Amino acid sequence: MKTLKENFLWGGSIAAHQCEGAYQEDGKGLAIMDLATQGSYGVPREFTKQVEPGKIYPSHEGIDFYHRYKEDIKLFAEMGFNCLRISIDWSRIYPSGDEEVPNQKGIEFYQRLVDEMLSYGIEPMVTLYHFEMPVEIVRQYGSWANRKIIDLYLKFAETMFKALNNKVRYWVTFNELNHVDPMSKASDMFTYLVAGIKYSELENPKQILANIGYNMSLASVKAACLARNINADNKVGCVFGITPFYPATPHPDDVLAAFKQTMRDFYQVDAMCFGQFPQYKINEYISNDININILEEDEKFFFEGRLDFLGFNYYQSEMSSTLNTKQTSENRGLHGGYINPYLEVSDWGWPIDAKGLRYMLNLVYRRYNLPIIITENGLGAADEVTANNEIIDDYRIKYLNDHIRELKKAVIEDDVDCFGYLMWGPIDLVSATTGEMKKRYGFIYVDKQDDGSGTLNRYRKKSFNWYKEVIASNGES
Ligand code: BGP
Repeated sequence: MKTLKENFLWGGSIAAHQCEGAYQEDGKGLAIMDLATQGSYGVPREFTKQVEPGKIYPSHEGIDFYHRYKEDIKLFAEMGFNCLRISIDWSRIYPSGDEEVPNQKGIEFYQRLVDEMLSYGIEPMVTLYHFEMPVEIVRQYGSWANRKIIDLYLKFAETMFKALNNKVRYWVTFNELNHVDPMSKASDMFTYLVAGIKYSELENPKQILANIGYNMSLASVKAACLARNINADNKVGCVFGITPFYPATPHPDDVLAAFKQTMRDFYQVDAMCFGQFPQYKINEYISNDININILEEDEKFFFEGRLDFLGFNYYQSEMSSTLNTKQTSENRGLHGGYINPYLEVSDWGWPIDAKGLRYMLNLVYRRYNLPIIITENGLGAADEVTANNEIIDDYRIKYLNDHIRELKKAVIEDDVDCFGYLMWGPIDLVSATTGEMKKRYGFIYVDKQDDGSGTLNRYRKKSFNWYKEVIASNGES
């Protein structure tokens, strides 16, 4: 009977700005998320222009991973991880983004971190850009809408490819760059996370988002060429945040709307996998008076920089409706669709849909025929600690178990080539969308509260041992 591959990658994903802290240490510059304050339940985050006293900026301390990474990697190793996805904070390497020489201390931190992982046999997967751009790049160059950023990014990428050469095989060019589609209304939150700018402040948002989307896609394929020139063994992927949209009714208008909304997230995947920037997107821009600056030389990079693998982050599904007048803003999902009444939702209102994972694995694999790794999946919940410092997170176990079961069905019954499962937030982290600590994903509890109090001590939750068994049995238990 078919099972998961013997060398299936099991582990988790974390991101620098959500865990490291030490935001001014060892020469680090300010990154865009260092200017994001804490929001609280249901309240959008605030993005300030500079650090203001008296406000809480969760990335400034994170969970102090910068100083405690050895303890944390040891706990991941205890669970049996053979892979961990980390990200590099660009502002540790080039504090303003455009220095001539990189900051050696920043490089050394990531070398130590990767060495620590390797000493336990944990394969590093490194994301070059997970919402961590030097603030100065936004101030001086106006972010990704400016083509000049591509060269700054490539310089940073080259520095890291060389600094971690022969140690890191799996590189990810970007995390979730797909959340800023020019043809649909983006939120301030997503444009800030992806590019450090606020949608509501843009004069010509469609044009700017189109430039951003094109420049980031081009940067990704150029980085892929560079990585393989430096070391032919490098495998380059990109991570997309993927959300299936289901039709709210069988009415053909809803079916079509659902298809379009689902595929909206794919034009950059097409650009990085099919060897050219998609003509349908260029045509769409032309008919909307959007003009993107395509140079002749770009063509070669789109062809040569095609991805080796695809990573996707999966949390939830939503619905599309063109007719249903009962849909109100209250049942709106994070990605602009509606909440499916057949699904339960998390404490933060994210619909829980394990079958959607199988659906998307099939769709993505059949469209691109590339190996896929699930780079994020998990349940954000407000965990309670008992008097004995125990955290009984059966709801998390159920969520992950249901999703892993659907992943296995996709591999075993549907023949999808999925080579790994990295759950999101194996240790509690600062939430990207709200800045809260209360929204926890981890197998490891971190004693840190939203008012900044807490010992930062780590505790194993019930799910810690559960995941250990999942890994030990290669997903059979
Ligand atoms: C993804 C991001 C992660 C992560 C996750 C969960 O989109 O790539 O950085 O944070 O969402 O979101 P949150 O932390 O807001 O619950």
